[in-house]
This record gives sequence, structure tokens and C-alpha cells, in this order.
Amino acid sequence: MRKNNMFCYQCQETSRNSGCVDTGVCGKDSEMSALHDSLLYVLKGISVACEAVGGTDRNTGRFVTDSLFATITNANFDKDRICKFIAEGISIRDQLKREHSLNGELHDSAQWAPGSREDYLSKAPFVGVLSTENEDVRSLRELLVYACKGIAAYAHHASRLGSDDGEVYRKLTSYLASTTEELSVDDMIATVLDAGETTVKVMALLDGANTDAYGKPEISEVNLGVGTRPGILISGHDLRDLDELLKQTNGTGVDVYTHCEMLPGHYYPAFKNQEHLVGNYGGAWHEQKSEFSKFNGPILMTTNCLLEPRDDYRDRLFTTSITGFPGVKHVEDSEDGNPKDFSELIEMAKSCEPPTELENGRIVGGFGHHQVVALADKVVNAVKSGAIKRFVVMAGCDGRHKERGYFTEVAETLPNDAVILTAGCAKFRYNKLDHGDIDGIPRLLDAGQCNDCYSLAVIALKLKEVFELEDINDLPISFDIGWFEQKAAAVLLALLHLGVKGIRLGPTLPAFLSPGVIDVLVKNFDIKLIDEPAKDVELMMQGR
Ligand code: SF4
Ligand code: SF3
Repeated sequence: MRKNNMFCYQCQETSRNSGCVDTGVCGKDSEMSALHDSLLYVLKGISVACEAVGGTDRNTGRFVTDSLFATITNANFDKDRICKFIAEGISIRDQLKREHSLNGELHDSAQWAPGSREDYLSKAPFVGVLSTENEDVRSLRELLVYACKGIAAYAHHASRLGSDDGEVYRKLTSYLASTTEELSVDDMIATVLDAGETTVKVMALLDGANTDAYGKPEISEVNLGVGTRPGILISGHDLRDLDELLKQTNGTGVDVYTHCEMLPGHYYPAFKNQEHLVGNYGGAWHEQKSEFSKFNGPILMTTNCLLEPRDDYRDRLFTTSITGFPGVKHVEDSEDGNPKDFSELIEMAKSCEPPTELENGRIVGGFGHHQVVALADKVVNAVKSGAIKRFVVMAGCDGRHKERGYFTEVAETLPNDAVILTAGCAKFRYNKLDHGDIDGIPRLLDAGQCNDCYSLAVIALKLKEVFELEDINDLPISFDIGWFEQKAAAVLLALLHLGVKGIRLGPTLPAFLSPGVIDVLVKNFDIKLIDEPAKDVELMMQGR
């Protein structure tokens, strides 16, 4: 039984880079942490049942996916919602047992019956992260669970657009089930790398779903200023919510602005020319408290990253899908694929002041793989002529810590013959700087959301093919990744699966990696912690 009130070390901002033990740096309290532990345990129970019946049906897969996504950092702070997930999980497991006449215990959570919040809280101390005593085993199990959360996030978005892959659901439950077994370290490492392969698959699925629905992202200019009409601010990663909001606001006199990871919405043909999609407002998620105050109108959080709202905008904040915060209005998911109802936000917006301007000017993005591959001749010529010496992939997440100024400094210090490839909210550290271009190719190529890291992999593989290289590591590409939440863990495993070596990671190495697991990653993949910006730039330019 663990001794702390709580223990969570799933994100980069974990206390002292060791673990949050009394309350989360993110605002998650010990009760919420315990409910997350209980939910995870029930999901493992469902997964063991899925293994026993030899498959994962779509409803179970979707439920596991949404539940995992709800436990990602900065997504859902509503304990009642997490309790509902736990109760539903228990009934799904019971139904599986009934339908397939499964007898026996299967998993300790088989004893659990739907109950009260107190019931779930009382069970949590025995099932949390620290219930695995061996630190290497715990590390590999948790790495796998966090990768599952990342995979789940991508699967959730694809599913919202009608793309489900039964194999992804089956893999997710098999990974969760494997964390309940006594496996050798080698087997656990193999499973973790397999999760990298599944991440590539699910990112490809989402990429296809996004482009089928909204077109292929293309080079686009995005306004950073504001208009004169009231607006709704939409944040998070859910493009379908953006689509439905744009349709429902059309002709109402209410404008729409993107925030943080919704910025890449402007790159899609389906959205980019809509006049009432005015621009992007603000920067990365951790600036939201001051920015949401100044926005003046309703704000819709479609996914992470959500922070505890200040009183001055709490009434204007809405959550939807897997996000939640106690006392904050929630837009319910619709049934049968119908659109969600955003009328309350639209009516509220009509009586709000227009947003207060934070900045002005324009930024350029939209360099998804289709767009970059369309420019392939130009890019290849620039590499052959020596005009481009190196690509530096600086994808990932942003966060609060001042050490993340490293990424700004790297972007500023890289020589003029280096091109930055980015995706995710990491870009807000440097995407408003003037990086110039190389023979007409911008030196900062933004592929989109963290969900679009897939594009960066496709671009790398395309270059490997064009240059007829055997090994992806022979390309003039360095990886300098900022991480924060669990999708980044999945993306890291995806890169390892693709054989990428020498990745720099920061601002800290994950606390959930034990010294023993770090050793394995260093030996096999040459993973490094970021260092001084100038030193790293020099080494990266030398291909080290
Ligand atoms: Fe701490 Fe991060 Fe867990 Fe929040 S999600 S409790 S900040 S480790
Ligand atoms: Fe960002 Fe939360 Fe990861 Fe999507 S919005 S990259 S942190």
C-alpha cells in the first residue's frame, strides 16, 4: 500500500521531477488522482476480459479510448465524470463476462461493483502506480500506460470523424492487459516498442480522417489580431468541433478564433477561407488564464490543455467531449453523429464585447506532409546545393517552466542554413519570430498539431526515399523534442519504432523512466537530455 496521499508522475511538470505526492502541479488533487488510479484499474480489468474473449469490440474500444483520454494531463478535473466512467467500465466488464460466460477472477478488479465515489476512493490506494514495487517494471508499465493514453487521444479524434480501427482498439486493450502480467523486462520493452508501431498506425488513421474530412493542409497565413465583432474562442485539438462551431456561427454576427492547438485549423481548405474564422488568439496553453480573461467572449475547450479557470471567465468557459471542470458548463456529445449544440455559446457571444487585442501581424503554417512533398523538388535541390544543411525537428509540447526558453534559444541560434520542422504546441516558443527563408522555403515549417507529428515522420521517410538512403539516421535531420503530456510519450515511441536515434528530449527526462530504463534507451537509441542551446546547436549541425 502506498504511503503518499497520491502519486502521479505522468507529465513533465511533476513535482521535483519525481512525482506529485500531495497535490498535482496541474491542479489535480489527491481524490482525483485516486479516481484516475481506480479508473485505470477498471480499464485493465476490461482489457484482461478482452484478452480472455480474444477481441475488443468497437463499443468497448471506444469506451477504453475515451476513458484513457479523460485521464491525460489537463483534460478533466470533474470527479463525477470520472466516477461515471468507472461505473460504466464495471458494467462493460460484467457484460463481457456474461456474454462470453467468463468464469473465474480474471483480474482483481473483477470484484468491483458499481458504487459510490467513496467506494472507488477506498480501493485506489491498492492499485495506483506505486503498487508495482520494482522500479524498472513500474517504469515500463507506466511508459506503456502513458503511450496508451496518447494512442487513445489519436484514436478518439479519428473516431469522431468516423474512422475506427479495430486493430488499434485490440492493441490498446492487449497493452493494458499486459501491465497486469509478470513479464520479463525484454518482453516489456518489446511491448513498449510495439506501442510505437501502433502510434504510427493510429496517427496515419487520424491523418487520413482529417484530410478526408477537411482537405489537405496547405500553406496559409494566419491573422494574430482581432476583429470588431464578438467572438468565440475554440481551443484543444478537435477539428470536428471547429467544423460544427463554424457552421453554427455562420451568419450570426459572431466570429470564431482559434487558440493553442486549434491554430492549425486555419491550414485546412475546409476552414481557411471562412470569413468568420478571423484568426488565432494567444499562445500556448499555459498562458490561458490571462488570455481567456481578455478574450471577453465564450471559450470552448475541446480537449487538453485546460487549467483551473479564473473567476473572471469561469462563466464564459465551456468544456465538451472528454474535458470537464466542476462548475463549468459542459456541451454534451451528440447522439448518432449529429452535430453538437453550440447555441448557448453563440447566444452568450452576442452580448459580449469583441476580444481585446493581444498582438497583431500574421504567421505562416500548413506544412503537412502533402504540402512539403509537393515542394519536394525545391527542398531536395536546396539540400543538394548545400543551401539547406540540416533539418531540426522541434516538435512536441510547451509548458510553464522557464527552462523551456531553451527551445526559443535553439530556434534563434540555429544557423541560416537550418530548417526547423515543428508540430504541437512546442512551436509557440518561437513561431512568432522572423526566421526568414532559404530559396523561398520558410525556415520554420509548421506541420500542425501534435496530432500531426505523423507528417514529420512521413517527410523524413520521403527524404530517405528520395536520397536513396538505407537508414533514416543518415538523413541530415536532428530531433530536439520538448515534451509535456502523454501524447508525447506515444510520439517518442513512434520515433523509436521508425528507428530514429540520437533524439534530444527536454526540458527534463521523464520522471517515470527509471535509471535502468534510461540506460536501455541510451544504449539502444542514444536518447539524450537537452544541454546548453549553443552546444546542442553546434552538435546537431555536426549530425551528433
Ligand atoms: Fe503532477 Fe503531472 Fe500528474 Fe498533474 S498530471 S498530478 S502535474 S504528474
Ligand atoms: Fe500541447 Fe497540451 Fe502537448 Fe498537443 S496542448 S501538444 S501540451
